[in-house]
Amino acid sequence: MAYRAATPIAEALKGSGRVTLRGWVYRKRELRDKIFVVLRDSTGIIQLVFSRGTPAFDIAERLNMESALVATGTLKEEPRAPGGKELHVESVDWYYVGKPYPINEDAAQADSEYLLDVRHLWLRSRRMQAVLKIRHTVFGAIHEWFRRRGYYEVQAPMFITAAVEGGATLFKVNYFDDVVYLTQSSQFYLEALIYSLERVYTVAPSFRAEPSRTRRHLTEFWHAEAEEAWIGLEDLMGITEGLISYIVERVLEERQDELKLLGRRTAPLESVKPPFHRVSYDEAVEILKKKGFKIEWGDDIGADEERALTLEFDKPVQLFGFPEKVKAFYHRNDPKRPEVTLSVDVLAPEGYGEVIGGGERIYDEEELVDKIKRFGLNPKDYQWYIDLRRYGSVPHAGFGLGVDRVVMWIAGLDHIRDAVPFPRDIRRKYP
Ligand code: NSS
Repeated sequence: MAYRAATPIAEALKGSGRVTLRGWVYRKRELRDKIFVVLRDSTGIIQLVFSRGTPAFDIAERLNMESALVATGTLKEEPRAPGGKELHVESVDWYYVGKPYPINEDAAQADSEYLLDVRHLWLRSRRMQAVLKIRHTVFGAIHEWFRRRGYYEVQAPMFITAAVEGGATLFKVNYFDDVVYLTQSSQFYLEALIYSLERVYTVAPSFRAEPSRTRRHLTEFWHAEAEEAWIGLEDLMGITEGLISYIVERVLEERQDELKLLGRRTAPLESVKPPFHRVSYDEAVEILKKKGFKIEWGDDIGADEERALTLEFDKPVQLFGFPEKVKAFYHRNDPKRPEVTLSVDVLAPEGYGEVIGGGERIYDEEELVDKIKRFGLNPKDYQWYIDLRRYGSVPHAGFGLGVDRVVMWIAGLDHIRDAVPFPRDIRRKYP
């Protein structure tokens, strides 16, 4: 069949002569004796020219936007056409006439709720195509980076029985006669796995019943998490900056066209190289006070504060040493300064803010049980996690990277929803 042997548009634009192309109608313009169709496939766009009086013209007349076709013709130079070439169509070998398309891409940006309702179709837009390709490169880069450094990829369960990141954002699920939760983080399972494999990572969904709609929260997000035995906070900061720099480097290598299509300035991305700025929580509070924020030592650093902080620096910031009470119970306290944890958040520049959270874990059994109690939690809920500390426990550290947030930042998007093909938030579970 003709549609099995076609040339990708990007390749056709580099060639000449007779070719068969296949794709979807991206734009259509009718003149008196010619129809110009811009054809789109996953690789690019090209102009097709249909001449009146041919059977192909009669078919082209009937095609709506996003109708599909396979066409054969001859490539000609045409400086005014996108890509500098057009295809003079001789035959339409196959086609599917679509109904009038419900999205007008030129006017589309105006009502984003509508575009979310028709997300299953909006994915065909060149904008979403570009974002999805960047996302593909980001996921690939994460796997490449970990695997090259000898981390084993592992998988953790999505059904869990106790909170990792606080009870307030747990999703409950009926589980036969019982109730379980959707995982907020694979961390505890990775901690178990380091005793077998020493360095492990996973890329998986995490779920949080986030009650508010913000630019950077989803209820289902993709989480790249790693855990490593025998390392501390300082080593961890070397790992996080290495990973983030590599992701950015790969996108810059592979996705220049997509960044350009999205209007993303690449200069700020080019400076994302180790070492990142290291700013202690104490210093951050002082900087924020000077900038007029009402913040006291001990307060959490919210989205607005993060934004202000990142604008002070030209690279990502490793914000470390948070007070005990603003970080989850599993964080190890600094033996030299017990009110502070050996924790780090990595903030993406240009106002984007937190993309990574991590730190050293408590590895001593008594210290862990004490802290669980101090946090008002029940040690019974964390039995197997505590059990890990009973048998050859070792210092270890790890982190979680929000992949959708990283895509949002690198692609220069205003909203995390646009970094994901089918976003989920408090108001949206369709399509
Ligand atoms: O809550 S975190 O800060 N940390 C953890 O879950 C640790 N248990 C990870 C670990 O050490 N293995 O989440 C980590 C990152 C955070 O920096 C964000 O980038 C992302 O996960 N994150 C989210 N992205 C999108 N939407 C939501 N709701 C969200 N929550 C966290």
